[in-house]
Order: sequence, then C-alpha cells, then structure tokens
Amino acid sequence: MCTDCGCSTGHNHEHNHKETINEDIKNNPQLNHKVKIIEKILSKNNQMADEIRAEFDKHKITCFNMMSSPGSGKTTTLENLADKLPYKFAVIEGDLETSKDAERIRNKGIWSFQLQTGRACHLDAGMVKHALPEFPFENTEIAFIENVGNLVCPASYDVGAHYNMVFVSVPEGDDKIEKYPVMFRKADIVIITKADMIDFFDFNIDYAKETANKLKPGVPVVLLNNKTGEGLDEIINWIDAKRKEHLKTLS
Ligand SMILES: Nc1nc2c(ncn2[C@@H]2O[C@H](COP(=O)(O)OP(=O)(O)OP(=O)(O)O)[C@@H](O)[C@H]2O)c(=O)[nH]1
Ligand SMILES: [Mg+2]
Repeated sequence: MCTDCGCSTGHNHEHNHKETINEDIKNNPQLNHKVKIIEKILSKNNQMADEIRAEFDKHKITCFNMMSSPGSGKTTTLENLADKLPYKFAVIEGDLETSKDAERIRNKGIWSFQLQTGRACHLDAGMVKHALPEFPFENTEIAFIENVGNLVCPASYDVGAHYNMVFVSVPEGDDKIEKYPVMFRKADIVIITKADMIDFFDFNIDYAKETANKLKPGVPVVLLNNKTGEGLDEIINWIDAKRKEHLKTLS
C-alpha cells in the first residue's frame, strides 16, 4: 500500500490478522519507532484540522470533504451543484498533478484553488492550510474539499471538514463498500454515481445500501445520475440539512 505516508498503519478495528500486526510492532523496534512517528504526524494533522475547522466556524462556513476512487464523479457533481445549490460555495481541489479540476470549477463561475500533492495519495490538513490565505471567507457559505481520488488513504486524514461525502460509481462494482470499510465508516453520506450505467453492470443497490449501513448505521445512500441530474435534489436536501445542523452547533 502507501509507503510514502504510512497510511496503512491505521489498524484500529477488528481483523483476524490484528494480533499478528500488534505482535510484529511490539517485537520490531524499527516498526515500533515508525508507528510512533506516524502517530505524532497524525496528531499534528488533527490539531491543524481543528484549526481549519475553527476558521470555517468563525465565518459560519460548513465544509464537506468529498472522497472516492479516481473518476467516480466528484468534480462532475460539483459542476452540477454549481447550477443548483442555493448556497454560495467555494472549492479546494486536490490532485497529484494538473489544475484541471479547479479549472472545470472556475469555468462554472465558482472560486476554486488547486492543491497539487506530487506523490502524496491524499490531502492532509497542512496542504489544505495552503489554500486558506486566498480563500473567500467573506463570500462563502459552503466549502467543498475534493480529495485526491483514492478509496483508502484520504480516510485517515482529517482535513478540517465538518462532514464527509463518499462517492462510489456503478462501474466500480457493488462490493467496493465492503472492501474499503475504513472509508465507508467515515461517510456521512454515500453517493452512488453513474446510475445511468446500472443496466450494464451487476450492481445491486439493495446490497450496497445494506453494506453501507452495516459500516455506518443510518448513513443515507443516494443514487445519482450526473447525466440527467436525477438524485441531485436529494443531495442538495442533505447538504441543506447538514448546513442547518452545523449552524445550530455555532449558536
Ligand atoms: N455516465 C456517467 N458518467 C459520469 C457520471 N458522473 C461522472 N461521469 C463521468 O465520469 C468521468 C469522471 O468524472 P469526474 O467528475 O472527473 O470524476 P472525479 O471523481 O472528479 O475524478 P478524479 O478527480 O480524477 O478523482 C467523466 O468522464 C464524467 O463525465 C454519471 O453519473 N454518469
Ligand atoms: Mg475530480
């Protein structure tokens, strides 16, 4: 898995190989040292993420972290939201290279800042901080952070958002939710994109809903067709509810 950032060490749940890993760490001073360093990095990241959230809170901005594997439809959903979401929003984009996604968002008349991570397979709070000096705090109600396309590592890094939106597309297969539990446990909403492809893939919606709810009881699962916009209103209603929920915590 990811050797750049050590994301793979985040084993905090039951696995049948858990004991082996713990024993390995205990008996291997080098591994033990590495785990301590990663814990320190994550704790520093969490502290920075809290600072980012506090900055958003100060300006009454609700922030959503969008995560999925590459190409699930995060940017396309943002483009469609630009036409319909009744809130002023801004977007922080994360990709290894290029500013393509930020350009797509700007083409819709929305402020966007591109973070290029180079080799890193996820955004972290330190990276997101780089976007803040230019962020239009005074003219924004909602911030979206589009994370690097990756169904594993972004789940381990708090980026200062209030809520997580996790996308999975029909062509990826209905087993992805179960196979990537760390990500789906973090989801406040699961959005199944490319619903127009359902007849071409053996994607069982009921099974996807069931597995999502096993990992995160009560999580809403929305089917989205970005070609027709079907499902977008449901997502907008959810964003609206979360926005109101967030504002209540500030008063
Ligand atoms: N058929 C169909 N295609 C879609 C849908 N949503 C997105 N796409 C297509 O899927 C491709 C990838 O979409 P993006 O929005 O760029 O995906 P992304 O998640 O932002 O990708 P990364 O930023 O690279 O991780 C594009 O060709 C979109 O047009 C959908 O609902 N149906
Ligand atoms: Mg994108």
